[in-house]
Amino acid sequence: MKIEVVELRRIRLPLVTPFRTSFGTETERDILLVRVGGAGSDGWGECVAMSEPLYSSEYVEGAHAVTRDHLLPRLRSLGPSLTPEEVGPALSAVKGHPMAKAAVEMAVLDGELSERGESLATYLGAVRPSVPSGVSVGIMPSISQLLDAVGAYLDQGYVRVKLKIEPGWDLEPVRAVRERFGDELALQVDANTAYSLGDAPALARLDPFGLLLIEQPLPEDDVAGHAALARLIRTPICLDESITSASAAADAINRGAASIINVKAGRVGGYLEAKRVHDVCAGLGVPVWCGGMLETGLGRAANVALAALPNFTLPGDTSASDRYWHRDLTTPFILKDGHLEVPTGPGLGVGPDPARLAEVTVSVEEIPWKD
Ligand code: SMG
Ligand code: MG
Repeated sequence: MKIEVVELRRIRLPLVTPFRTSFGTETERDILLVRVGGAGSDGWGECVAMSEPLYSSEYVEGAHAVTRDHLLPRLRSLGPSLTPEEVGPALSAVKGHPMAKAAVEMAVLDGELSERGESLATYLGAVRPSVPSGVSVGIMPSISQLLDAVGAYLDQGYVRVKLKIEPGWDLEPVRAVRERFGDELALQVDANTAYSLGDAPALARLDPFGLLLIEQPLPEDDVAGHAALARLIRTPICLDESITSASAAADAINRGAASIINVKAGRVGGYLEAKRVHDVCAGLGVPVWCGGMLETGLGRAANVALAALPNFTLPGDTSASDRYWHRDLTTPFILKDGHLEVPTGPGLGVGPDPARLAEVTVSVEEIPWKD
């Protein structure tokens, strides 16, 4: 596409309910959006970095600065016309900052595909018209509140439940959910790095509950620890934070540290690398599922397209808009029979509603693109 202007916009969206994980509580999202304006169409990118560097080292203020000061100047040096495939290589000299890079690439992908009239799902190689939806349930003040929340999500049709866990909130919530909702419920847990290898005996106590997987029990740089833990517990280990690229995925799998992979485009630097993670895992016979970062409809549209690829054989954290927002930025994603439809329109297939966008905008910065 031919870029004429780039805009960095910050929006603030309150969550319908606080979301507590082992690393903190989110009550609203402060989100960086990237818009690339072309002659024909706009492209939108959503940066998934949180307000604080607690999930990973990135945070929204840092992502904003690195995008403005280091990523966009490199992109501009390619000239006004560029393809989505050129974005990653142009930004690769900048170490780290995958969420910022992913947002820039997503905007160019949306812009280019919108011009071409091709959907992101088709471009990535989607094979399904809709994807099954799981829901990620935060750490709650009490077991009874947890059971109410899980029950309400199951009534809405979610096909899989993920419980956030931490030391002191693991065995009891898992046992309570199993007892209330039965052995048939597809149930998994996510520790967001809250344990150490010494906790293996405690984690082994989850074995009898038939969990689909335990996600990221140990710190992100501890691949060897996850491989050791995999020999001590029966629940399959899935890695999230540790998987920063397709080669990191292959390495973790080959070392026996993971038998399932959570794919998040923001964590690996973009949707093109996310597809490569999918491909590498497929080649190694390892199933993947699509993670979530409390995205608006923009990021959700891209995630749902990604989740429609063939090796996404487990339900993802791709919940409906109303699990997060009173009013989404886009046409809402609605749960139908436990599934979200994959958008078929050009690019992301959705765009921000102008009135809603204006309502939630906190700042807009226009980046000059011509010399
Ligand atoms: O988007 O539904 C969602 C959130 C899914 O649990 C979720 N994400 O570690 O997988 C994860 C977390 C990271 C974000 S927590 C603020
Ligand atoms: Mg996770």
